[in-house]
Amino acid sequence: MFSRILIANRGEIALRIIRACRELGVQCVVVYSEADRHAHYLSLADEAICIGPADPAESYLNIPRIISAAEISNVEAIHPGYGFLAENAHFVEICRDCKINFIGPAPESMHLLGDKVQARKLAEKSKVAVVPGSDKAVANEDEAAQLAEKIGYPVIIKAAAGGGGRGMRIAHNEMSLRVAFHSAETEASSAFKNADLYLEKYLEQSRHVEVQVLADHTGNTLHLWERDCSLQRRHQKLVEETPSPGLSTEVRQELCKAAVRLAKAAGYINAGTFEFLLDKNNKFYFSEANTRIQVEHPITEMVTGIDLVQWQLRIAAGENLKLRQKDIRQQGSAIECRINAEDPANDFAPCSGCIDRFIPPGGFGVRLDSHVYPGYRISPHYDSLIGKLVVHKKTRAEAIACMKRALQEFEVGPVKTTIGLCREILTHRQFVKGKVDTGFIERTW
Ligand code: MV4
Repeated sequence: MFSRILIANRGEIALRIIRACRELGVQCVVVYSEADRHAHYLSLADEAICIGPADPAESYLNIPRIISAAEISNVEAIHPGYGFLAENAHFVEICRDCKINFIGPAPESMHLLGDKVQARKLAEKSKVAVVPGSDKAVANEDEAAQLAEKIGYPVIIKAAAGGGGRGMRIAHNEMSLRVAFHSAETEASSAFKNADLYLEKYLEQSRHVEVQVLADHTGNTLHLWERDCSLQRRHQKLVEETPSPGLSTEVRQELCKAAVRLAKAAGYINAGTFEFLLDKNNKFYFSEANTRIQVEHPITEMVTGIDLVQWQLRIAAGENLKLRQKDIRQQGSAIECRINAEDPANDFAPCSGCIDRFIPPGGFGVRLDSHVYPGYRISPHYDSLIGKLVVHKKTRAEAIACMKRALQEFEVGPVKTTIGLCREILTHRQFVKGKVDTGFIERTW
């Protein structure tokens, strides 16, 4: 195991990684921007290094500054968390050149899966269904219109270098396709520095179900079952749960086996997630892969009893999984609510400022991953996530009851949060029945 690592992130995930390090007896160095100078978790690390101003481009996204911090603090590895540099293959290559271990997959897998068109090809090669659509980037508007005619409307335009819903456009006819094609192209080239687009048939009222994978250097590639992330608003997940309600044992098995085939085909090592869309007939299609630890990883940890972040460190340090697939059981039901400092009554505008009041919930089955404390100031420079409330119970009904109770206990002010909205979701009869899809939030609120 490493003796000392650097955490190239902030907020709740930096704290989550510090906790894993402590339990493994690994020293940790955190980097922080001037805006995070007073973050309490800094005092839990063995060393904290200021790497620049609040603007992420000058701190958490700044490769030379992060590498310099790693060099002067004498670490053996860097954990990137999620967001920022976590899926930047160029950064992983620089770590390799500097002989610093990157706690995540190899840059080759990251390149391959980061190109969504290549990832689709890999899925076809691995006998995993993909939504009918492009087998290469579409060259221009006319080619897009031709292909759309062939696959049938509605279609969805996606960026080859995109992901997570950014730069996507839905088109119901040729007119709107031609307009959408150009705006998607502009958005893709400015957001991802790559204007390549591809087309898929648009699946209406689908569910978003993703599979957690863990793989070591010997090719032992395991799945840790699925997470249902259908409850999103503008591509921001609000509530995630596992098991996915309404999934049959057979479909769940096939889905998880498909994810393992994909991971193996990509030569994937470390923790990764394979995302699928599930249509109304419970047929699944591979959508994209995420080569990082994800925000919603704790629900998987709760039902499997496996600490994913600890395993990320062990695998990066060359340790092998002692587990076998049949030892990984999905026990009980877990739900996560993302608590964001946002005002649901004001189009979810992010709220910055001081959190004067912070009364966290607790009790049997409750886990709160949060870096916040009374007096914490939310900076407008970063995402609005102030905590993840996770519950784990024997049954889904008990988990829902527990989450409602925990949300009731949770007091945050004066900033507005998504606590109230989460309570409404957990009470909604459609959610209680487990009958939701990716359009549910936007149709209902
Ligand atoms: C889709 C889709 C429907 N059909 N692809 C969004 C995140 C990304 N990983 C995949 N996404 C989607 N891909 C096809 N062929 C629906 C989504 C989707 C979505 C789309 C529009 C608005 C909200 C959405 C929420 C979740 C998933």
